[in-house]
Amino acid sequence: MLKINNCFISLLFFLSIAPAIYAQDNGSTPDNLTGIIEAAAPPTNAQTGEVALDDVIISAYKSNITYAESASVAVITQKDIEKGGYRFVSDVLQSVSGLQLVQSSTLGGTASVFIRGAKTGNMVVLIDGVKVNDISTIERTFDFATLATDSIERIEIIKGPQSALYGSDATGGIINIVTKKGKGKPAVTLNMYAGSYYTTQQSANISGGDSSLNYSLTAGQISAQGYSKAAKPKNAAAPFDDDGFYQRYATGKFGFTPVAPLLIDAGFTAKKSAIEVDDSSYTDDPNSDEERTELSGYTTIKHTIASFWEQSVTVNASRTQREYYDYNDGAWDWPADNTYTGSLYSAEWLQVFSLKNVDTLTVGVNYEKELSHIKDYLNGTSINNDNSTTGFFAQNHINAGNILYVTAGVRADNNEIFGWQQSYTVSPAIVIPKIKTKLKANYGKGYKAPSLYQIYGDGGSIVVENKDLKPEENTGYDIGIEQPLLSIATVNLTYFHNKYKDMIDYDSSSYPGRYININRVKTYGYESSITITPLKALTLSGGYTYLKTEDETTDKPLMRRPEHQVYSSLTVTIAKFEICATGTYIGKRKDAYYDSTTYSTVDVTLDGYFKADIAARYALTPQLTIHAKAENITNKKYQQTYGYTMPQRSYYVGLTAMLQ
Ligand SMILES: [Ca+2]
Ligand SMILES: [Ca+2]
Repeated sequence: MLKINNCFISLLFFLSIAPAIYAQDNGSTPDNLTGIIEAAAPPTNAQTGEVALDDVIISAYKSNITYAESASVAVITQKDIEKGGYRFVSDVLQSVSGLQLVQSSTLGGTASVFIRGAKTGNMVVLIDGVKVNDISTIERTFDFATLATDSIERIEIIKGPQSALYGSDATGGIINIVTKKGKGKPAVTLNMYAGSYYTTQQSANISGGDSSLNYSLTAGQISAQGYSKAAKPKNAAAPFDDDGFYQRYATGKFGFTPVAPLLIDAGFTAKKSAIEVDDSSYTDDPNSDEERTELSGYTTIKHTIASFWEQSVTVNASRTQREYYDYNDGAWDWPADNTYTGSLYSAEWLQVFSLKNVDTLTVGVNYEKELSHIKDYLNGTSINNDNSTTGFFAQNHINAGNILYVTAGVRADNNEIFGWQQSYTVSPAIVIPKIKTKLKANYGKGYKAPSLYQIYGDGGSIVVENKDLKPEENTGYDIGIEQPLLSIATVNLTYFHNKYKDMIDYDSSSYPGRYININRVKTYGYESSITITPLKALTLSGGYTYLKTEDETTDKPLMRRPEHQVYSSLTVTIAKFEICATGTYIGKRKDAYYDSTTYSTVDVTLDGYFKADIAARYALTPQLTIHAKAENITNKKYQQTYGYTMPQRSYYVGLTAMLQ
């Protein structure tokens, strides 16, 4: 702690003398007044308007660090989403090496993502920099099930411990979803599709922008009659009830310059979903429903003080409310009427000092307040809890001659309940000139504070409080190589290793149970990917992830983590026609279910499976594109969660029209 204190004192000292430096450098020209992040905006391809991946600024780093300068980042672009015909973010994340996706079902069924086998709560999920993890859940997880892709510009994934920048929860990594920013002449884009399970989606986007003002506003709805989320056992007499999904959503992003050195950015997302659910594995329920409202918003004021210095103040808020209704329809059906509301408010003050793209220093202070409200209308219980954290962080990024890049970060958080927590990350990368070999590594330490649910329980009916809980800790590293070959291919191979201690788990040895620090978990393996473009019209890509997980307390692997996972895709582009075929193999993995007749948890092994999809697009005119997709074309019957259904062979067709 002492060393960190010294570090922060030095930073505070630097901040205190900074205005003097500013006073000497007040001759800044209008050219750099839009801010260093804007000034470093990457060049675009004049024909396609696309940004080369190497030049994409990874905004999750909070400064102007590009993909080429980073060590352990994956980016999914809007083009990747469009060519694969992905309708939900959960579908596209499975294409990233090192990420595991587990859904109970599609159409609103819980979709959990594991980064390199870490628990789904060991991850910070951001939408345009706003943390959207659901505070009222057991592990502050984020459910990707309800996030449509049509307003998304790119998804940034930083793997490995990232608590140095984002504090608690970022132990496995972070996922930042960046929504579309308006540019160019005002345009209206209409999007619609229809397909299997009586699925329809309609959305409209209006966007535009220049150097002083930009805006993008999307609104839409999705509706599906669906299929039964619970799988039907062979001996079940009656058919299982279909579980529908209905969602309305809106997102907006705005930026404007009221006076020359200021830039104001603001944005929001709002979703309201009605999800029909089932009771448990192989157990149907005709009248069990969830209503979920998810909101997030931010406002950032950036102030360019000098060509090398920018400061910003951001205020964020996010809120997830889940309401569950279940009416009694049989001896084993427990009625329910519960509401879970999680809210997160934060404010951040950031200073970015950038020295001619050679050195970028980012320092900041962040205050975060989390609130959880759980109400059980049938039991008449209602609990409210909150916690707050003040974090101080600094990150320095060096680019030495486009050969050596080092990003190093340190953070100290003062948590209202758990006191001071420290985190750090160091990520070096070396690009060897001529052969362009990129050697990269990442080492870090992070922590995850217990959730309000784990500390205070649910009011006492199933979980009682445990105020002796302490934060989980982890250390992790990865080391990898990226190699372009003959300018037609890129290969990537990374070894990773993470250790988690004091992991929190439910202790059911007494009733009601409680959460305790018990587990030590290790996850390690390697992730590899290759992209080959032998012809301009043809792209082949593939990825393989080998993952070992070990609960060192029980010597068992973690549930639902496949040891082997393969992704492959082939894209052919001929003039205005593009076709993309993808194949995903998920190896066998452990699962478990609760047997309500014996009151015990039963271990099972889920079979491996291969799923193939084909998506195609054709530009009828520059303004009108028709797209179609066939999913699960071999009609493979498979489960990602024991006793729950995944879609059979299904078809979708849609249109995108742009009016300008
Ligand atoms: Ca059902
Ligand atoms: Ca029911």
